[in-house]
Amino acid sequence: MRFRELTDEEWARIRPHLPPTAKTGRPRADDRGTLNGILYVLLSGCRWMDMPAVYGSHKTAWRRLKQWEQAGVWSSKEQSQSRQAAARRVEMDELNARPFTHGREYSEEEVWDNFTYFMREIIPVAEETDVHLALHPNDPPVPILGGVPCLVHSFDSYKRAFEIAGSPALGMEFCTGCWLEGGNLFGDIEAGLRWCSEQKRICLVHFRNVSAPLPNFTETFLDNGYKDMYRLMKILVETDYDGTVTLDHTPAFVQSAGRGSGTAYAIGYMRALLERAEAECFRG
Ligand SMILES: [Mn+2]
Repeated sequence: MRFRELTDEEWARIRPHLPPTAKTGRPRADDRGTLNGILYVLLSGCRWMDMPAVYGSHKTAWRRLKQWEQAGVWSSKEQSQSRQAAARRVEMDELNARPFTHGREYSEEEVWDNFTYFMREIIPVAEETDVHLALHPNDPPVPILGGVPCLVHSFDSYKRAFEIAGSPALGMEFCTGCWLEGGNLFGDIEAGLRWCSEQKRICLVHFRNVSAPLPNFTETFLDNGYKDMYRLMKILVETDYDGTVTLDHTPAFVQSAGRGSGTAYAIGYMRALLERAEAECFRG
Protein backbone atom coordinates (compact mmCIF):
# COMPACT_ATOMS: atom_id res chain seq x y z
CA MET A 1 0.00 0.00 0.00
CA ARG A 2 1.38 3.40 -0.93
CA PHE A 3 0.86 6.55 1.06
CA ARG A 4 -1.54 9.24 -0.07
CA GLU A 5 -3.26 11.90 1.98
CA LEU A 6 -6.78 11.34 3.28
CA THR A 7 -9.41 12.59 0.89
CA ASP A 8 -12.13 15.02 2.07
CA GLU A 9 -14.62 12.18 1.91
CA GLU A 10 -12.46 9.86 4.04
CA TRP A 11 -11.81 12.60 6.56
CA ALA A 12 -15.54 13.37 6.81
CA ARG A 13 -16.15 9.75 7.78
CA ILE A 14 -13.37 9.62 10.37
CA ARG A 15 -13.85 12.99 12.00
CA PRO A 16 -17.07 12.32 13.97
CA HIS A 17 -15.33 9.44 15.76
CA LEU A 18 -12.56 11.59 17.26
CA PRO A 19 -12.99 13.25 20.66
CA PRO A 20 -14.48 16.77 20.54
CA THR A 21 -12.13 19.73 20.78
CA ALA A 22 -11.51 20.79 24.38
CA LYS A 23 -13.07 24.13 25.30
CA THR A 24 -10.28 25.03 27.71
CA GLY A 25 -6.54 24.47 27.75
CA ARG A 26 -4.15 24.26 24.86
CA PRO A 27 -5.93 23.31 21.60
CA ARG A 28 -5.04 19.86 20.32
CA ALA A 29 -2.79 19.69 17.28
CA ASP A 30 -4.62 19.51 13.94
CA ASP A 31 -6.17 16.02 13.83
CA ARG A 32 -6.22 15.61 10.07
CA GLY A 33 -2.58 16.64 9.69
CA THR A 34 -1.53 14.38 12.56
CA LEU A 35 -3.38 11.40 11.10
CA ASN A 36 -1.86 12.00 7.66
CA GLY A 37 1.56 12.11 9.33
CA ILE A 38 0.96 8.83 11.17
CA LEU A 39 -0.17 7.14 7.95
CA TYR A 40 2.89 8.49 6.16
CA VAL A 41 5.26 6.97 8.72
CA LEU A 42 3.42 3.63 8.96
CA LEU A 43 3.14 3.15 5.20
CA SER A 44 6.57 4.42 4.20
CA GLY A 45 8.42 2.79 7.09
CA CYS A 46 10.47 5.92 7.63
CA ARG A 47 11.71 7.20 11.01
CA TRP A 48 9.38 9.48 12.96
CA MET A 49 11.88 12.31 12.68
CA ASP A 50 11.58 12.07 8.90
CA MET A 51 7.82 12.65 8.92
CA PRO A 52 7.17 15.65 6.62
CA ALA A 53 6.82 18.85 8.67
CA VAL A 54 3.65 19.82 6.79
CA TYR A 55 1.81 17.28 8.98
CA GLY A 56 2.94 19.02 12.16
CA SER A 57 5.21 17.81 14.91
CA HIS A 58 6.42 14.24 14.56
CA LYS A 59 6.55 14.01 18.35
CA THR A 60 2.85 14.80 18.56
CA ALA A 61 2.06 12.19 15.90
CA TRP A 62 4.15 9.56 17.67
CA ARG A 63 2.53 10.35 21.03
CA ARG A 64 -0.98 10.26 19.53
CA LEU A 65 -0.43 6.82 17.98
CA LYS A 66 1.00 5.54 21.28
CA GLN A 67 -2.08 6.83 23.15
CA TRP A 68 -4.44 5.16 20.69
CA GLU A 69 -2.53 1.90 20.90
CA GLN A 70 -2.43 1.88 24.69
CA ALA A 71 -5.97 3.06 25.29
CA GLY A 72 -7.13 -0.56 25.36
CA VAL A 73 -4.56 -1.96 27.80
CA TRP A 74 -5.56 -1.76 31.47
CA SER A 75 -2.91 -1.79 34.18
CA SER A 76 -2.94 -1.15 37.91
CA LYS A 77 -1.40 2.14 38.90
CA GLU A 78 1.25 0.54 41.07
CA GLN A 79 4.03 -1.04 39.05
CA SER A 80 5.63 -4.22 40.30
CA GLN A 81 8.92 -5.99 39.75
CA SER A 82 10.33 -9.01 37.97
CA ARG A 83 13.76 -9.83 39.37
CA GLN A 84 13.77 -6.28 40.71
CA ALA A 85 13.20 -4.73 37.28
CA ALA A 86 10.15 -2.44 36.91
CA ALA A 87 7.20 -4.35 35.41
CA ARG A 88 3.50 -3.90 34.62
CA ARG A 89 1.07 -5.21 37.24
CA VAL A 90 -2.64 -6.02 37.06
CA GLU A 91 -4.91 -6.54 40.09
CA MET A 92 -8.49 -7.22 39.12
CA ASP A 93 -10.07 -6.03 42.39
CA GLU A 94 -8.65 -2.60 41.71
CA LEU A 95 -9.67 -2.54 38.02
CA ASN A 96 -13.18 -3.80 38.83
CA ALA A 97 -13.69 -0.94 41.28
CA ARG A 98 -13.14 1.69 38.57
CA PRO A 99 -16.10 3.72 37.23
CA PHE A 100 -17.76 3.25 33.83
CA THR A 101 -15.55 4.53 31.02
CA HIS A 102 -18.46 5.17 28.63
CA GLY A 103 -21.25 6.38 30.88
CA ARG A 104 -23.12 3.12 31.43
CA GLU A 105 -22.86 -0.63 31.28
CA TYR A 106 -23.07 -2.12 27.78
CA SER A 107 -24.29 -5.63 27.03
CA GLU A 108 -22.14 -8.20 25.30
CA GLU A 109 -24.64 -8.48 22.47
CA GLU A 110 -24.47 -4.73 21.83
CA VAL A 111 -20.72 -4.92 21.36
CA TRP A 112 -20.91 -8.07 19.21
CA ASP A 113 -23.45 -6.22 17.06
CA ASN A 114 -20.95 -3.40 16.64
CA PHE A 115 -18.24 -5.87 15.78
CA THR A 116 -20.49 -7.55 13.22
CA TYR A 117 -21.30 -4.18 11.62
CA PHE A 118 -17.60 -3.27 11.52
CA MET A 119 -16.68 -6.60 9.91
CA ARG A 120 -19.43 -6.30 7.32
CA GLU A 121 -18.09 -2.89 6.28
CA ILE A 122 -14.36 -3.53 6.51
CA ILE A 123 -13.86 -7.12 5.30
CA PRO A 124 -14.75 -6.48 1.63
CA VAL A 125 -12.33 -3.52 1.59
CA ALA A 126 -9.61 -5.59 3.28
CA GLU A 127 -10.06 -8.41 0.77
CA GLU A 128 -9.94 -6.05 -2.16
CA THR A 129 -6.74 -4.35 -0.99
CA ASP A 130 -5.13 -7.56 0.35
CA VAL A 131 -4.94 -6.21 3.90
CA HIS A 132 -4.93 -8.66 6.80
CA LEU A 133 -6.50 -7.54 10.05
CA ALA A 134 -4.86 -8.84 13.21
CA LEU A 135 -7.22 -9.14 16.16
CA HIS A 136 -5.49 -8.83 19.56
CA PRO A 137 -7.22 -10.10 22.72
CA ASN A 138 -8.48 -7.68 25.34
CA ASP A 139 -5.78 -7.05 27.91
CA PRO A 140 -6.49 -8.18 30.59
CA PRO A 141 -8.80 -10.80 29.00
CA VAL A 142 -11.85 -10.59 31.27
CA PRO A 143 -15.55 -10.43 30.32
CA ILE A 144 -16.00 -6.73 31.13
CA LEU A 145 -13.97 -3.63 32.09
CA GLY A 146 -15.33 -0.21 33.00
CA GLY A 147 -18.82 -1.24 31.86
CA VAL A 148 -17.69 -2.25 28.36
CA PRO A 149 -17.65 -5.97 27.50
CA CYS A 150 -14.28 -7.26 26.32
CA LEU A 151 -15.15 -9.38 23.33
CA VAL A 152 -11.93 -11.30 22.91
CA HIS A 153 -11.20 -12.96 26.23
CA SER A 154 -11.34 -16.64 25.32
CA PHE A 155 -10.54 -19.09 22.55
CA ASP A 156 -14.28 -19.37 21.87
CA SER A 157 -14.61 -15.63 21.37
CA TYR A 158 -11.85 -15.79 18.74
CA LYS A 159 -13.73 -18.54 16.96
CA ARG A 160 -16.91 -16.47 17.06
CA ALA A 161 -15.06 -13.45 15.61
CA PHE A 162 -13.63 -15.55 12.77
CA GLU A 163 -17.06 -16.96 12.05
CA ILE A 164 -18.62 -13.48 11.89
CA ALA A 165 -15.87 -12.18 9.60
CA GLY A 166 -16.20 -15.24 7.39
CA SER A 167 -12.94 -14.43 5.63
CA PRO A 168 -9.23 -15.17 5.92
CA ALA A 169 -8.75 -11.38 5.92
CA LEU A 170 -9.45 -11.49 9.65
CA GLY A 171 -6.43 -12.94 11.39
CA MET A 172 -4.98 -12.41 14.81
CA GLU A 173 -2.10 -11.18 16.84
CA PHE A 174 -1.50 -14.25 18.94
CA CYS A 175 -0.56 -12.61 22.25
CA THR A 176 1.03 -15.26 24.47
CA GLY A 177 0.94 -12.73 27.32
CA CYS A 178 -2.83 -12.26 27.23
CA TRP A 179 -3.40 -15.96 26.73
CA LEU A 180 -1.28 -16.69 29.82
CA GLU A 181 -3.04 -13.94 31.78
CA GLY A 182 -6.33 -15.66 31.01
CA GLY A 183 -5.11 -19.09 32.16
CA ASN A 184 -7.97 -21.58 32.21
CA LEU A 185 -10.41 -18.84 31.24
CA PHE A 186 -8.60 -18.53 27.92
CA GLY A 187 -7.87 -22.23 27.63
CA ASP A 188 -4.83 -24.39 26.99
CA ILE A 189 -2.34 -22.07 25.30
CA GLU A 190 -0.42 -24.89 23.63
CA ALA A 191 -3.53 -26.35 21.98
CA GLY A 192 -4.73 -22.84 21.09
CA LEU A 193 -1.45 -21.80 19.52
CA ARG A 194 -1.24 -25.01 17.52
CA TRP A 195 -4.79 -24.65 16.20
CA CYS A 196 -4.43 -20.99 15.27
CA SER A 197 -1.10 -21.57 13.54
CA GLU A 198 -2.38 -24.58 11.62
CA GLN A 199 -5.45 -22.61 10.54
CA LYS A 200 -3.07 -19.88 9.21
CA ARG A 201 -4.86 -17.25 11.28
CA ILE A 202 -1.77 -15.80 12.93
CA CYS A 203 -0.48 -12.55 11.38
CA LEU A 204 1.89 -11.80 14.24
CA VAL A 205 2.95 -13.38 17.53
CA HIS A 206 3.36 -11.26 20.66
CA PHE A 207 5.90 -13.04 22.85
CA ARG A 208 5.52 -12.37 26.59
CA ASN A 209 5.43 -14.22 29.90
CA VAL A 210 3.60 -13.40 33.14
CA SER A 211 3.86 -14.45 36.78
CA ALA A 212 0.46 -16.15 37.08
CA PRO A 213 -3.00 -16.25 35.53
CA LEU A 214 -5.60 -13.66 36.60
CA PRO A 215 -6.88 -12.23 38.90
CA ASN A 216 -3.43 -10.80 39.67
CA PHE A 217 -0.24 -10.93 37.65
CA THR A 218 3.04 -9.17 36.99
CA GLU A 219 4.69 -9.15 33.58
CA THR A 220 8.00 -10.99 33.83
CA PHE A 221 11.16 -11.58 31.89
CA LEU A 222 10.59 -14.37 29.36
CA ASP A 223 12.52 -16.83 31.51
CA ASN A 224 10.92 -15.80 34.80
CA GLY A 225 7.18 -16.36 34.37
CA TYR A 226 4.94 -19.37 34.90
CA LYS A 227 5.18 -20.59 31.30
CA ASP A 228 8.09 -22.44 29.74
CA MET A 229 8.32 -20.26 26.62
CA TYR A 230 10.42 -22.86 24.83
CA ARG A 231 7.32 -25.04 24.44
CA LEU A 232 5.53 -22.21 22.60
CA MET A 233 8.44 -21.47 20.29
CA LYS A 234 8.64 -25.17 19.48
CA ILE A 235 4.96 -25.28 18.49
CA LEU A 236 5.55 -22.37 16.10
CA VAL A 237 8.41 -24.27 14.48
CA GLU A 238 6.46 -27.55 14.38
CA THR A 239 3.51 -25.89 12.65
CA ASP A 240 5.73 -24.17 10.05
CA TYR A 241 4.72 -20.70 11.21
CA ASP A 242 6.46 -18.29 8.84
CA GLY A 243 5.31 -14.92 10.21
CA THR A 244 6.88 -12.52 12.67
CA VAL A 245 7.41 -13.24 16.36
CA THR A 246 7.80 -9.95 18.13
CA LEU A 247 8.70 -9.17 21.71
CA ASP A 248 5.70 -7.81 23.62
CA HIS A 249 6.07 -5.80 26.84
CA THR A 250 9.14 -6.69 28.89
CA PRO A 251 10.46 -5.42 32.23
CA ALA A 252 12.95 -2.56 32.00
CA PHE A 253 16.54 -2.96 33.18
CA VAL A 254 17.96 -0.36 35.56
CA GLN A 255 18.88 2.83 33.74
CA SER A 256 22.63 2.33 34.14
CA ALA A 257 22.37 -0.77 31.92
CA GLY A 258 21.45 1.52 29.03
CA ARG A 259 18.24 2.21 27.17
CA GLY A 260 16.85 -0.82 25.39
CA SER A 261 19.02 -3.33 27.27
CA GLY A 262 15.96 -5.16 28.67
CA THR A 263 14.64 -5.48 25.14
CA ALA A 264 17.99 -6.69 23.79
CA TYR A 265 18.17 -9.31 26.55
CA ALA A 266 14.68 -10.59 25.70
CA ILE A 267 15.29 -10.71 21.95
CA GLY A 268 18.53 -12.62 22.50
CA TYR A 269 16.60 -15.08 24.64
CA MET A 270 13.95 -15.49 21.90
CA ARG A 271 16.65 -16.07 19.28
CA ALA A 272 18.16 -18.83 21.43
CA LEU A 273 14.74 -20.46 21.91
CA LEU A 274 14.20 -20.44 18.16
CA GLU A 275 17.59 -21.98 17.50
CA ARG A 276 16.97 -24.77 20.01
CA ALA A 277 13.46 -25.43 18.69
CA GLU A 278 14.74 -25.70 15.11
CA ALA A 279 17.59 -27.98 16.16
CA GLU A 280 15.11 -30.16 18.04
CA CYS A 281 12.56 -30.34 15.21
CA PHE A 282 14.87 -30.76 12.24
CA ARG A 283 17.45 -33.05 13.85
CA GLY A 284 18.54 -36.01 11.75
MN1 LIG B 1 0.12 -8.25 23.20
